[in-house]
Amino acid sequence: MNKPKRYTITSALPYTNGPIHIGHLAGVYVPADIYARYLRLTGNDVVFIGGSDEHGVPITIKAKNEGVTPQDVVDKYHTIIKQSFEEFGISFDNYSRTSAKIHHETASEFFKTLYDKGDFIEETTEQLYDEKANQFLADRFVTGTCPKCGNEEAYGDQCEKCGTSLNATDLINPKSALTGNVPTLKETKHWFLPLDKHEAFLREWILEGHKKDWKPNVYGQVKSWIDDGLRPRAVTRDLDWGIPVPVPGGEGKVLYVWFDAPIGYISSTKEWAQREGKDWEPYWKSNDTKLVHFIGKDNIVFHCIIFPAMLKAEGSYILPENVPANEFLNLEGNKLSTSKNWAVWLPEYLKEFPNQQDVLRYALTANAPETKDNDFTWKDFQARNNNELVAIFGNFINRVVVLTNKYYNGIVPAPGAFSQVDEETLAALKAYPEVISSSIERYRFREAQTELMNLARLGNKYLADEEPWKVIKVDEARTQTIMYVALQIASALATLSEPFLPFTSTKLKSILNVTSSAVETSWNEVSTKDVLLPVGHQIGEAELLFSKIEDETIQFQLDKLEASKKANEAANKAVEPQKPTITFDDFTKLDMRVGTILEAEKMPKAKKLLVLKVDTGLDVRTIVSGIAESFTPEEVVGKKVTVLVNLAPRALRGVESQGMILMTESTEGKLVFVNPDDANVPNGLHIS
Ligand code: B3M
Ligand code: ZN
Repeated sequence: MNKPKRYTITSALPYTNGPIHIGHLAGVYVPADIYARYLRLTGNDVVFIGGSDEHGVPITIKAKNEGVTPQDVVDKYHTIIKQSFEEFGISFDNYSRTSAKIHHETASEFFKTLYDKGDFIEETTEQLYDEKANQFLADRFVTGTCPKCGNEEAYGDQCEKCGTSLNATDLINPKSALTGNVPTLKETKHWFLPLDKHEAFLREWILEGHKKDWKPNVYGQVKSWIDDGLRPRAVTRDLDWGIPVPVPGGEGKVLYVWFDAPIGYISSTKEWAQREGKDWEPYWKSNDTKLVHFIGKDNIVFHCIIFPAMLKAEGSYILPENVPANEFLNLEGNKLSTSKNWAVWLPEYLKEFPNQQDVLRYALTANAPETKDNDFTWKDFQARNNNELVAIFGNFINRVVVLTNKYYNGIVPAPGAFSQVDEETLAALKAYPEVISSSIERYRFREAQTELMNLARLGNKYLADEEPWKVIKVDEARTQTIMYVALQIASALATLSEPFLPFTSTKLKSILNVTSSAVETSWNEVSTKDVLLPVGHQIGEAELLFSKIEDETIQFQLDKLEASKKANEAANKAVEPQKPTITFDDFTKLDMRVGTILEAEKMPKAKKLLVLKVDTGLDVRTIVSGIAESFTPEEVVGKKVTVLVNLAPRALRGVESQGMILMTESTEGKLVFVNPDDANVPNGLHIS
């Protein structure tokens, strides 16, 4: 086992423009929490930092959309986010916010230091400007086509599709997110961080220094950016929401959100140190501290290039030891999206699955997007719970505890001589801390959790093979040995499950009555102690650790998603782009008349088609219409409709259709007639 060390663990500061969802959890917070808990358990000096990112355009946009102030938005979501993290058991040592005074001071200070050292370029350049909104457009205020990958929805500071970091003026066909206007160019002064000057150091530090220990996805992205050539990057903005630029000429301008946000890790550490009566500096400035940033892949450039360049320029800070960024988690085959409500929201989960935090943690880790994008499905969630947590872990513990209470009134029995299987089982048990540690220390959390489950499997198999419930009838002494061995495994599970399943670990420790230090087993002691649960120790009553999740529960979640999908489809239809312009002459070629449906019947063997007889005022004609999934024949008879009468006739399933009925679609996806709303309008009337 490694020597104890000092660790500063950071997790991306979420934007306070919405609640946390499973994508955030799987990508950042669950792995960071496993790591922090594990390091604490193994005796390290750990500070695990979180906080809300309250500046930046996403917040301003949300405020605009909701007709409230940015401050209202951040207050609301900071509270929601902080509380849901707490309830979910993310064990931050401090959760701060970037609107905090200490952060404004720290970030201003940092900027001034770089300014004083001459580390910025001050330059007046032409930037995108929205004449209608009277505002410069940067970051998420502007979208356009990514020059690198062609994504048409790239933002002014980054393309989320290919991850490239952009300047707003790089976008092809830029469009204001505020008004939809095409921006003009207008001069403005800003401060730029000359990333090009830091290229040599970045190359050496990452490309040479971290080739082996950084994840290939992170290393690869960083390498491709550096190889593309780094350019100066503006670190100030013409906005009114943010930290004021604290130098002459900075009036009316604020720090770029990606300049201030990572400094938020430092401010949050300071806040923690003040509260705990500690010194924050060793956690950021001492060479024997390991700084680790947990982030999603869209944040790689900021944490691996821009922030390190800032830290390096400042001069007194350490650089991250590792940035184990994850890929993305999808949901039921589609990209997670806040705006499309395609997500599993943490506050909703906590309400709908009370006391089942560990189930979600488990499912997210089992399926963590560590090396590639992964998909969360509710069926998988159910299966992980029912087939693994309930059937293996829960079942094993329940058997051990019930039988110990039944046979020995809950007292750990004295073993006799160990069989070969017993010896092997106890030896296997001792190997687990090392095996799990090794995976965690390489940031392979799903592998680590699989090993934890293998220990539960070992216990489950041991009991199933040794069958104490049968042996008790013939050999009481042997039964004692079996139960003793099984209890040792249960105790090891209580300790080793803590980073992954903290609520379960606490519950199990209380069931086994090992919460007092005399019988509590530390991580390392699982390997080194001969006896984990001593003979004569009294355990508590059985209590279920996990319960089965029923199909109805899963169906309820799937129905919610289906409803989101429908609402989105409807919203998307409403904004279908306009077709190319036609002339008035083109329009007058269409002969549209008011008509009445006189008869209707189903077209045999065609799900969608009705055969209609329509009085067009000119004649009564046959029209085949694809409306059978929305209407029964009885429903349409007598309806006034709009008919395109001069459409070339067309045979559908052998019936000639002599025109077309105009239809549109309701928000629920049901077809509706485009009809004159006055029943007195006579058939045959021109529509023009
Ligand atoms: N708020 C981006 C995000 O939520 C950003 C992270 C800041 S970390 C310093 O994806
Ligand atoms: Zn791109």
